[in-house]
Amino acid sequence: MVIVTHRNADVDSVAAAVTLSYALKLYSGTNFDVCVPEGADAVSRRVLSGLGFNIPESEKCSSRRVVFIDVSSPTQVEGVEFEECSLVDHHSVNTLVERCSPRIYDPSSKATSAILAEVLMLSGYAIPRNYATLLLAGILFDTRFLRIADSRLLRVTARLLDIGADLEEATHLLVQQEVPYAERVARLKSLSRMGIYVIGDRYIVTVTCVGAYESSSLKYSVEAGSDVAIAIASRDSVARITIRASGRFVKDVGTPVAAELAKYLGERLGGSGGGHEAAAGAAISRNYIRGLEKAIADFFELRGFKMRVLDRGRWMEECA
Ligand SMILES: [Mn+2]
Repeated sequence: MVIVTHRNADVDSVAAAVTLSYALKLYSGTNFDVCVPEGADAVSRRVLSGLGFNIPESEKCSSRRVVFIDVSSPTQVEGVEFEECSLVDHHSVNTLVERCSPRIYDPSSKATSAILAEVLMLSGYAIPRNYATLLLAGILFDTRFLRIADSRLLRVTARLLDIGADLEEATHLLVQQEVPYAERVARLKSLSRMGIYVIGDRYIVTVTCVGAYESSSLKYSVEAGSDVAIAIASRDSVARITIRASGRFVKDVGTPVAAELAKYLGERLGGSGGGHEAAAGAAISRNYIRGLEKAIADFFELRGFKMRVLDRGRWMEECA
């Protein structure tokens, strides 16, 4: 059995996977490998090595039986072959969950690392300090340093601190010291190509095309004023779509809008998608990029918002 994270795994995903592997080994005496399709992201690698953990491998994720950790859709584990699956996840839209059993699926939890910590504590496991710090880092990452929190999350966070999790070290490892040149170029390109649309009379939707660093670019798009920010990265025949929604917009519409949009675009444009209320992703067939603007307009029209163009930008030329 192999423990598999989502593609390009973030800190929440690797922290939960590495800790589950440790707990299962303690329980059964056998090894459970962790596999990260396409490798762990840069922050995850820094956190893992900073806390003395090995970086999990990224090849051979296929196995007769797999445990998916923090995975919300089949697209996120494309290429992983399996016969049976289990799953631990918290995404508000999950298109994989029905296929996996047993599963621990709790969309009200703020992080998969928090679910793992709760389950291990309830089962009476003593979580070693370095694993407690790792889970804390996973929680801090997914909640943007506890900005998205409820009393349940604060309770499990407090218990991790009680057993020795090091808040200062986790924070230090998570905070990016220096932004690499390529990432700064990607952010600026994404802004220069951006298309700007209005839905209803006051919400702004932006669409851009970037080769990499989608999350980083979208962060600035939302800070600059997007209510819904969409980035497209074309790779061969597939286009990856990453979506962020502002807190204000999520609150106003009252549904997991980023996840719903990702799912809608995925299904309509030859792929699949899913995610959280404010952060989601989809993969579509690249041939359908020219239909994207219409698909976005239709999605919002179904929710009562008419979409109009303020400035088309250059995203379509760059990505199609
Ligand atoms: Mn997560």
